[in-house]
Amino acid sequence: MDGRDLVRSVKAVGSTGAAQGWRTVRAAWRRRRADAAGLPPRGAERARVPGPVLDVEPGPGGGLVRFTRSELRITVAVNGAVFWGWDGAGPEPSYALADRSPRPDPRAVLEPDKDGAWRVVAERVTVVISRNGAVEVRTPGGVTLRRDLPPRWWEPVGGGRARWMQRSEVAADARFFGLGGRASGPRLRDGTYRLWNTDPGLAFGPGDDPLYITMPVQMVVADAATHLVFHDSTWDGSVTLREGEEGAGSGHDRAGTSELRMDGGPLRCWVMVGTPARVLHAWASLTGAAALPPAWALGHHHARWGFGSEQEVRRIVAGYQDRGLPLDAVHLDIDHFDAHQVFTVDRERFPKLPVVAEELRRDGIRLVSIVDPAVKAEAGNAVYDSGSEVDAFVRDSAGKLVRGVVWPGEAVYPDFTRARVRQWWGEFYEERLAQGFAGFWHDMNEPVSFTAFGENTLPRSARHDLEGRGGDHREAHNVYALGMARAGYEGLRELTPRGRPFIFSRSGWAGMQRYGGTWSGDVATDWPGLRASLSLVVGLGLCGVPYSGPDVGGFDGSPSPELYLRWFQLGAYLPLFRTHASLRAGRREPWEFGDDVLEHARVALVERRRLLPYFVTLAHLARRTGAPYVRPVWWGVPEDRALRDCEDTFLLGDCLLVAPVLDPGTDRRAVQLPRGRWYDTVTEEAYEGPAQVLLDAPMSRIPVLARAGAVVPVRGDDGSLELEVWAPAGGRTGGGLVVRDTGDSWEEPEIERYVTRWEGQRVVVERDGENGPSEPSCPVRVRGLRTL
Ligand code: NBV
Repeated sequence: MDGRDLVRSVKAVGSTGAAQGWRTVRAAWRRRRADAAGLPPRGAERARVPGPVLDVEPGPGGGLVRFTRSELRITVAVNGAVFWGWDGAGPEPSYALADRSPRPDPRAVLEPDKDGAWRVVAERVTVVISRNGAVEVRTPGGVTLRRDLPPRWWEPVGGGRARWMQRSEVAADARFFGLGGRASGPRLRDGTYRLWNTDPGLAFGPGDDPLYITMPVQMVVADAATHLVFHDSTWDGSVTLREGEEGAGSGHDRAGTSELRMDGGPLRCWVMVGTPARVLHAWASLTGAAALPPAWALGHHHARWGFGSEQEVRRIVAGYQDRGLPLDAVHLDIDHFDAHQVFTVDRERFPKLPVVAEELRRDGIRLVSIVDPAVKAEAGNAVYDSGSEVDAFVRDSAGKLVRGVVWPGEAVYPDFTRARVRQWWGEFYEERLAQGFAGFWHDMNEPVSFTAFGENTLPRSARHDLEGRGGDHREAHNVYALGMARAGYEGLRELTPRGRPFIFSRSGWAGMQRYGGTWSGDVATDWPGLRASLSLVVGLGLCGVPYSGPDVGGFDGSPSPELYLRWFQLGAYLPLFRTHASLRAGRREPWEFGDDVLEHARVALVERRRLLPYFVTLAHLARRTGAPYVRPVWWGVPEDRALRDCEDTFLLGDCLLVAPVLDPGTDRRAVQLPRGRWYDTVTEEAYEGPAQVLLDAPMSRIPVLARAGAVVPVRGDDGSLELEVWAPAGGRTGGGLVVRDTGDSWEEPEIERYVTRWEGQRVVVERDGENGPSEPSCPVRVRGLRTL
C-alpha cells in the first residue's frame, strides 16, 4: 500500500488496521465536540459599511479619514508601499512583516480631491479615497490600477469578531497571479480560491485547490502598471477572481474583479506599484530577504519515502557514483524515524547514521532530514515529555491537550505561535545535526491530523498563543508552518552560527522566504501534474518565495520513461531540483527508465552542475532584490499581452529562457520569445523576438535559449568559474552579474558586474568597477558567433 492509499483508507476508516481507523474516527468526533463547545454559534449578524466621510486628520505619510461607521488609516511608506487599514487597524502586529513596518514617507500627505474625496500623492502612486470609502490606486500619470469599493463587515448583534468582504475592480486587461502555490496557474483564471493551507490528502493535479501554501497576495499585471496587493489577515478566507474584458470598439470595457471574503482579522492591506521587479523588491523589503540556500542545495537532490535502511541509501548513492551522475543531497523520509517519531532514528535499520553522513559528506553529498511537527502523545517519548514540561502543545478551549492522529499514532501539536515553544523546538535540531543532517524538510505542517471525515487539521476552536494575544486555530492555522520554519531557522542559527540553515517547508505563508523555501508537495504523476508543478514554482516566486521545485517524476505511481525524463529536464532548471516519490511508488532513479533516459538525464544533471554558479548568483540576487530565479516570460515586458498569457515557458534569471516539454509525444514546440535576440544554447541558432518560433525538442533536451549579450557564470571542466558570454546583437551591448560563493558562510560576497560589447569583429568582455573597466577575473568563452 502506498501513501495515497494509506491516507485514503485512514480517511475512510479502512483497512490500515482497526486501531488507526478508530483513532481517526475518535479524532473527528473529538474535533466536532471541541468546536461545538469552543465556538458557540454567532447568532444574528448586522452588516456595516463605512458610511459618508466625516473628517480627516492628516498625519505622516497620509493620515486618518473618519467615516460615520469606521475610520481609515492610510500611510505611504518610504519604500513606496501604501498601507491602509480600516477600523483602526495598523500594520502591526503582523506575521508577514520581517521587522517593524517601514517609516512613513514624510512627503506624502492627505489633501482634498474633487467631489469631497481625499487623496495622497506620492512619488510612485496616488491614492484617492472617495467620500463613501472607496479607495482607488492610480499611477502617477492618473491611470486607475485598482478600485476597492467600500468594504462591508458583518458583526454579531451582541458584538464580537467581524467577518468582512472587500470587492475590488482592476483594469479590463489585467491578469491575476499569486495567492500562494496554485496548481491551475500561474495565471489565475475566473474562480474562487480558498485561503486555508490544505493537504489535499491525495496526489494533486491542476484541479485541486487549495493546497499547502495559500496567502492573500495577488500580483495584478496590466498595461498601465503591475501592482501587488497583500491583505494582511491570517484567517480563513476566499478570493473570487473574474478577469475583465475589453469592449474592443463594440462596447464598454468590463473591469476585472476580485472579491475577498475573510472570516476575521483586521481589514488592512499593502499595495505596491511599478514594474514586476520593483514591486517584488518592495515586497521583499517589507516581508524580508529570502534565506540564502547553501551552494550544495542548488545541486541535485534525491529523496524517497522508504529507503528503509542505510544499505539502501548507500546503494542508491553508489548507483549515482558508479554511473558518474552528479548528486548533492540525499533526503531521508519518515521511515528512518523510530516508530515514526520525529527527532529519533530507527537504530536497527540506520545503526550508524552519523558515519554514513560523514562518508557522504566526503563525497560532497549532504543528508537532509524530514521533520514532522506532530509529537507522539506518549509518556516516555522524550519530545513529548520535554514539551509537556514547557507546556508546548496546543490545547482546546477547556484547557485539554488537542490530540490528532498522524504517522506515530495519537499525537499532539507544538504551538509555534508562541516564542518559548519555537525556542524549545529549535533546540531539537541539535539531535539532527549530531546525526549528520545538513538540511531540513518540514512536512505535514498545515498541520495535518488524519480524520475520518471533514477537514484533516486541528479543531478550529483549538487555542493558540498568537504571540501572547491569544486566539484560536482559525487565526493560527495559516501561519502554523511559518512559525515552525522560524523555530527551525532560529534554532539552527543558534546551533550553527557560521553556516546558512537549509530548510524547505511544505506549508507556509507570506514571509516564509525569510526561513527557507518549499517544494510542490504530493503532485500527481501524470502530464497535468507536470504542468501544475511548474505553475506552483512560478506563482510562489511572484509571492516572494523564490526557492522551490517539484517532486521530479511525480509523487505517486510510476511515470512513463518519457514523463519522467521531461520532468527531469524541467527540474534541472528549477531552484530545488529533487527526485522524490511515495512509499510504494515506482522508482525515481535516472537509471530505472532505460539507457536512453539515463543518457538524457545525465545531460540534464551535468548541465545543472555546469550552471551552478549561475544558480548561486540567482540565489544572491533573490536575496538582495526579491526577484525570483524563475520568472514569467513577461517579467521585463508586462505590457506584452501575448506573453502575459504564456504559461509554458519561463525565464531563469535575466539570461536564460527555458521552454520545458509539458505534453507527451512532443519533438518540437512553439516558444514565445520576448523582444531581442535569443540563441538556442545547443545549436547556437539566433532568433529575433518578439516572435513565436518553433523549436526542436527531441527527447535528448528541452529548448533553452540565452539572451544576446548575456554573461552567464558557469563551472568550467576543471571546476573553476568561467564566463559564458552570448554575443550581443550587432551594435548592441550586454552584461551580467556574478556572485561567487561556493559554500554556506554568511560573508556577503561582492556582486561582480560585467559588460560586453562589439569592438570591430570581436566581442569584448570587461568587468565594470568603481575604478573603471578591468579584465574579467576568470576565463571567458564567447558563444553565438557562429550564426553571424
Ligand atoms: O513523509 C511521507 C510523505 C512525504 O514523502 C511527502 O513528500 C510529503 O508531502 N508525506 C507527505 C506524508 C505522507 C503523504 C501521503
